[in-house]
Amino acid sequence: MTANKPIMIAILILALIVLVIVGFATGGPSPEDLYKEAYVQVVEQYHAENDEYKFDLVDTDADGVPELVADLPGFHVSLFTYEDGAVRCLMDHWPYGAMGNAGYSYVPEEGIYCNTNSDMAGAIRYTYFMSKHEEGELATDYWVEAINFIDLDGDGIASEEELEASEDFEGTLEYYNETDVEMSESELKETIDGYFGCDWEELVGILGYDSIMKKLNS
Ligand SMILES: [Ca+2]
Ligand SMILES: [Ca+2]
Repeated sequence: MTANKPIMIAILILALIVLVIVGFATGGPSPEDLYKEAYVQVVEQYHAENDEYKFDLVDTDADGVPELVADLPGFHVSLFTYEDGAVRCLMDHWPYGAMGNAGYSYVPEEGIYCNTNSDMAGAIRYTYFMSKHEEGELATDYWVEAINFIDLDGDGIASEEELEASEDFEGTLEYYNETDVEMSESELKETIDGYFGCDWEELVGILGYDSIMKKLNS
């Protein structure tokens, strides 16, 4: 039986390691449980406000803690993150679905967000690229104005005649930098073209109340 002694010792050591790990894991709420508890409060609040809300957990910035989406489909969307032991609101009832606002999207794990807005049935299209800043909600870093009509009379408005005259017009793009980082025109264009080339995902809620609560309580 002495041949089994090293195996017995190995099993004992393994059992000890498992005990230590379990002990740590149950020693108090892990950071994971903390964000879940905090998000449950937010979900409860939104669901009480309107039971049409849809939710989702998405990792927009790869910090290991998912962000919470609370979306009233076609009306407005809110986004929350959990940092420094508290919920931080990144988008507070941001409207979409009307007045040419197509809604919001993000590049998973990159921490960048996008909104597009059209004016005059798409004659002018604005694209805003945003990120999380030191405090407050998401803020715009860069934006682009796409002008898709020839403004013959220069009043900034697309008239019927101008839209008709612009059918084959390719459009022009104006690039704007709202960051503190100095950039040449070509650097700015390159940066923004890089953003346009990313794989964007729609920032929308897909889970009903029961499904999100199940996820948060698991
Ligand atoms: Ca995150
Ligand atoms: Ca005009």
